[in-house]
Amino acid sequence: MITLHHLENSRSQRFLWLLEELGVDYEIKHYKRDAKTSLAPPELLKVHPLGKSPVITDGDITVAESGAIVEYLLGKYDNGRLLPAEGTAERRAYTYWLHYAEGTIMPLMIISLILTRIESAPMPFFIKPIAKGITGKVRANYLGPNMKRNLDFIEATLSKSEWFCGDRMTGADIMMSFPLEAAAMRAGLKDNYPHAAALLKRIHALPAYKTALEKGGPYALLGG
Ligand SMILES: N[C@@H](CCC(=O)N[C@@H](CS)C(=O)NCC(=O)O)C(=O)O
Repeated sequence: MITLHHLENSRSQRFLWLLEELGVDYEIKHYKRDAKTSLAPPELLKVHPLGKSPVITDGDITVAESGAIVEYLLGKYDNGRLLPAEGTAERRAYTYWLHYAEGTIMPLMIISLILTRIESAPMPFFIKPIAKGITGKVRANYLGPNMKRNLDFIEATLSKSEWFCGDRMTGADIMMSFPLEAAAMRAGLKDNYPHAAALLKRIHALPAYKTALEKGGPYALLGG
């Protein structure tokens, strides 16, 4: 039996969806974020030394890191639906987007979240303009241009095909759903990136995605 160690309002949500797509038996172990810090509770450290979510256990096997979990689950339980055949252009695209999701776009989302946290943190009034000056420079010189270039790239990809790897959904779309959801909160996705917004809408309409939401309980991303 697979156990998904599921932290509320987190990247782990996409694994509820993936497990539903695969139709395998699984159970969910729920973890709550710390109310003040939003960090994961220490119980997750008993599952994996980094104490993050997602992490799954499958019998005596523990797998952490989203991309590795997708690879593990599709390698073991997919019937050729979500994992493109080896040696194909679709498989190369799948591998690319699988790594891109956590390796390139998510770090930008995290930087954005951290900057927002700094800007809204309680601090003496005379420090605030200094803090905002620094975060503003990071936004203008690094985050803004990089975010735009990446979202433009995603939009250009999705203007050529309905899904990230072509005409059908793959595990790469499940990986990319989380950064798209994060982008939808921050970047005015619907107005500026209609193809990306349309993909997100298609994803949200999928029966397995809806079941995942029902089973996982309330889901809201941390803003910023
Ligand atoms: N690259 C890792 C990131 C894992 C990660 O940072 N997860 C977040 C949830 S979105 C987490 O556990 N945050 C709580 C914490 O850092 O304490 C993955 O994709 O699995």
